[in-house]
Amino acid sequence: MSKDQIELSAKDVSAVEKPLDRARLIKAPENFLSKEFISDINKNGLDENRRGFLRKSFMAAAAAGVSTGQAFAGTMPVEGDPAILEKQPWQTTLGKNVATMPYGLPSIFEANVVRRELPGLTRVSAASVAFAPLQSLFGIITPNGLHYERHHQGWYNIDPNMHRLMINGLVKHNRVFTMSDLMRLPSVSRIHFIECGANTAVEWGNSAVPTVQYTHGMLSCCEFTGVPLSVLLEECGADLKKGKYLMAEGSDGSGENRTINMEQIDEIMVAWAMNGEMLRPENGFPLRLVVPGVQGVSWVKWLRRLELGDMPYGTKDESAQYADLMPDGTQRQYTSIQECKSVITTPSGGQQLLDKGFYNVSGMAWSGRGKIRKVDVSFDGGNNWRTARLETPVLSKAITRFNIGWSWDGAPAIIQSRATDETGYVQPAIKTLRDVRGSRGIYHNNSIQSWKIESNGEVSNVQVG
Ligand SMILES: Nc1nc2c(c(=O)[nH]1)N[C@H]1C(S)=C(S)[C@@H](COP(=O)(O)O)O[C@H]1N2
Ligand SMILES: [Mo]
Repeated sequence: MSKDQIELSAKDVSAVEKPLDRARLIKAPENFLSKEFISDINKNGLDENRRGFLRKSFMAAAAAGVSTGQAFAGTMPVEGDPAILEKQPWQTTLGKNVATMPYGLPSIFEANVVRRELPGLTRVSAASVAFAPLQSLFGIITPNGLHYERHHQGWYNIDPNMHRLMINGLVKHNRVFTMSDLMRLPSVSRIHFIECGANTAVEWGNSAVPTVQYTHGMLSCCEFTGVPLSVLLEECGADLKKGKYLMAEGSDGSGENRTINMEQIDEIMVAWAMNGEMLRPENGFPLRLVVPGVQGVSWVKWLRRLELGDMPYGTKDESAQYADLMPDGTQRQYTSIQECKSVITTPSGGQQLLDKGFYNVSGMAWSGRGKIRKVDVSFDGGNNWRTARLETPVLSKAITRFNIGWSWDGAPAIIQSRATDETGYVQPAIKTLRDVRGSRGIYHNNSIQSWKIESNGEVSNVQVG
C-alpha cells in the first residue's frame, strides 16, 4: 500500500473533531420575506433588480406598520444589548503598539481556522498531509499559513545561500544557479491552483469524512512569482527537439523525482515567492516548480535539479504513486491534468444553518484545462439546477469563486455544485466516474460533492447517484 493510500474506519470518523466554523452562517430572519419572494430567489437568484425590489418591500412593510425591525441580513436591536450599550475594553483602554507583532497574525478569535491532519490517515514517519480549511476561506487566494501541506519526507529549513539549482541533460551547457542568479532573471507572477492527485480520495469510499476540509482540502490557490522555465532552458541551450521530458528533483530525502511533459513548458515556472513573500519552508522554500493545471506531486519543492530527456523517466515515485489502477488491471500513468471540479464550501459538512431563511451559498471551482465557464448548483439532489454567479477574476488554471442566493425553507435538502470548464467538459457524478474507473484506484476523483441539510440545519457529507 502506498503512503498516500487513505484508509478510514467508522471509529476514525467519529474521532474527527467537528470544526466550529458556524458563526459564519448568519441567522437570517425569514418572516420579512414573502413566500413569493423566497420562491422567486430560489428560481431566479438575487440580482441587482431584485435587491431593489427587496428594499422596496422593506419600505412598504415599514409604512404598513408591520413589524420590520428585522432587516434582510441582520437582527432586530435587542433591548438592553450590552454590545451596544456598554463600553467595551477596546473603547476605554489603549491599544497595542505597532511593533508588538512584527509579523502579523490572525485574530485570536480565528484560532479554529487551521490546517488539520486527518485522524485515521497514518502518518508514515515525517510523511504527512495537512488539509486547508476550505470552509473558512473567502475569495480565491489561500493565505500562506493555511496552504495545504503534503510531504513525502517532512519539511526543512533550507539555507538559501546553500541552495543550488542544476540544469543538465539535453542542454548545450550544464548550468548551476544560485538563488541570487535566479532572482536577477526576468520574473513573472501568476495565480494558479495546486491540487494533490489524492484530493477527495476518501470519497471513493462512502462519504467517509465529515467536512470539506478533509474531502477537498488538498487544494490551494496562490500568486506565484518566479522565472519561466523557458528562460532557464534558453540560458542552457536546451535541445527542445529531442528534449520532450523534464525530470524534476527536490532536495528533500524523498527527492520526489517526477517526469514532466514538456508540452506544458510555456506555463511552467521555477518559483521562489507565494502571495507576495518568499515561499514558506513547508511549501518548498527557497524554490519550487509550478506546473499549472497539473497535479500537486509534479510541483517539486526544494527544487535542486532539472534534467531534460527524450523519454519519460519512470522514477520509483511515479510508478508507485498517483497512477490509477483501472478495472482491466492496467495502470493509468502520468495522468497529470487535474480535471474540472467544484465544491460548495458554505454551507458544508459539519456546519449548521441556524434558522430558515436566506443564505449566500458559496464555493470554489477549478480546472487544469483552463478557465471555468459555468457553475450550476442544485438544492434538491440534482433534479433542478440554477446557474451560480462567478466572481471575478476568472483565471485560467486558478480557483474561481462562485456564489448563489438560496432561501432555506427548513425542509431537508441536498445541495451540489457542478462545474463546466472552457473546453465544455462537465464535472461528472460519482457514479459516472466509478463506471469508468472501477473501485481499485484512489486518485483523481473530480466528481460532484453532495451535502445533506437536515431539518435541524445540520449539514453532513452524503453520496448521491
Ligand atoms: N521535494 C518534494 N516535492 C514535493 C513533495 C515532496 O514530498 N517532496 N510532495 C508533492 C506532493 S504529493 C504535493 S501534493 C505537493 C504539495 O505541495 P504543498 O505541500 O506546498 O501543498 O508538493 C509536491 N512536491
Ligand atoms: Mo500529492
